[in-house]
Amino acid sequence: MTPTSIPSVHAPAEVGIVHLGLGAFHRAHQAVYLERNLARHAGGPWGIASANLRSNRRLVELMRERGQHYHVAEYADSDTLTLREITAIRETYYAGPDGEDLDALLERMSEPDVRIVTLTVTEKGYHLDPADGRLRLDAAPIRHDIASPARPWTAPGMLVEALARRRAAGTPPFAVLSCDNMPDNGKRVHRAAIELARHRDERLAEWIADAVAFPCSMVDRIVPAMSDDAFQRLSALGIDDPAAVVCEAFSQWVIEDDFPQGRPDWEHDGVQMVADVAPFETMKLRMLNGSHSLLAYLGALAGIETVAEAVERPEFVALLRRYMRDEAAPTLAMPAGIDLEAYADRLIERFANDSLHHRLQQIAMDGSQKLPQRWLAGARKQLDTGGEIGCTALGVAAWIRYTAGNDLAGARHPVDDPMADTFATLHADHRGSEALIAAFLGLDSVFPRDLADDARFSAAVLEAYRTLDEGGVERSLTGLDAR
Ligand code: CS2
Repeated sequence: MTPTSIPSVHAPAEVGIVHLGLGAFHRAHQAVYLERNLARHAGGPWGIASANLRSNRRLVELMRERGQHYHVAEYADSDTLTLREITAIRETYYAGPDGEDLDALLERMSEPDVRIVTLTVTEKGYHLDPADGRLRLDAAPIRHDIASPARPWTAPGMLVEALARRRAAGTPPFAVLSCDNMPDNGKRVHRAAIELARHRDERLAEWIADAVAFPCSMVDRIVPAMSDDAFQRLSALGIDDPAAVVCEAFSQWVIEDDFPQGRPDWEHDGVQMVADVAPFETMKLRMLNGSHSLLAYLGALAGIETVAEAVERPEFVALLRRYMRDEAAPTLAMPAGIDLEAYADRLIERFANDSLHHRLQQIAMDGSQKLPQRWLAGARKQLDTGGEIGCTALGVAAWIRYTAGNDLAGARHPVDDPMADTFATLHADHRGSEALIAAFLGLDSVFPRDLADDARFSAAVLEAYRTLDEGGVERSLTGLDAR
């Protein structure tokens, strides 16, 4: 295969954006759009300073050693690869509990030239209750940030401290743009920042409420965690880059247009600037991410390793089609011109991309943080209108079974979730399916009370759990057809 190579123009640029969360997704998504912007303008005011907050100091070191250059390998399919060299990230920092760059980062965030702070810190990085979106005042890192606001560990803590410094200096605030997979992500960060600010200064909280813009956004690109195999495949093409990222060719970014201090002219770089992101965000969460999570838990229980391997099996494709058509699409109210059937077809094609090696275990992570927006809000709507919930109930049952830490053949897998200890206790304490399902549905930070108390919902989850336990994944999937 001969890849198409797109070198960077190496344009000079000022830092106008600070980003929290230098993970693979940020490097393969936002940084690529900004690279395009810098290339079009031969530079400009929108270079990025990017920070890791909790993990991967090594990546920050690698980026620095390499002069902040790296590659993004975009696979359209196994024969079509575009290799981009990215230089949009101009500075990197390692902050957080054991980070040495916190002061430098906060200083950067306080500079007038920085007009936007973007975030990809994953759902759990906001320390919000997954079910109701409130700041978790019981979370140890948030308690730390309340006690020591000038030395914050968390993303909300850093936003509040930097905004406090700007207010004290008379510098206009930056806009805060969350790029995480949460519904109303801007509104959620807004609430987190204000709740946290209230603990130090009511006037600061009011100023944040009045003066700071928190536009919502929808981000989409499949970016698997890098693996040895992915590095080797790049190496075979002559790219020996330890900071490289592999992703699909598809990419989408929809942003609510609310940037009082200015923004890049993103609309010329393929970004959709809209007045209301909510329909796009909900569509993506329920259709794409909801399907991903179905594959993750059911596929992992059946011993399947990757997304592409799962969708090689017709019964999994049938499950996704049925889920999207009968359970997700009916809950969506899309603007004219959005064809949900075509969107579903495109998703199945994207999932079948076998160059990505997107591991189901990666998607299965942090289910407690993901389920409410991917499945549960849609299920609530379906129950209200008497719609189908069979695939969703099967997904919830598979998730519960998955959190036991082994698949249906008994092979162990790690359960990577902030609530993993709670899950282990529930499995140890409740042997019978009825008691176990009731105990899981009683987790009110995951299941809203009115959903857990819905007799149709709990009965469907229990039945799906029993079928899964007794008949395995295959019987569960054929059972859906029979209904
Ligand atoms: C995935 C997402 O890991 C997961 O939970 O569902 O990261 C997914 O790949 C992205 O949202 C695609 O845009």
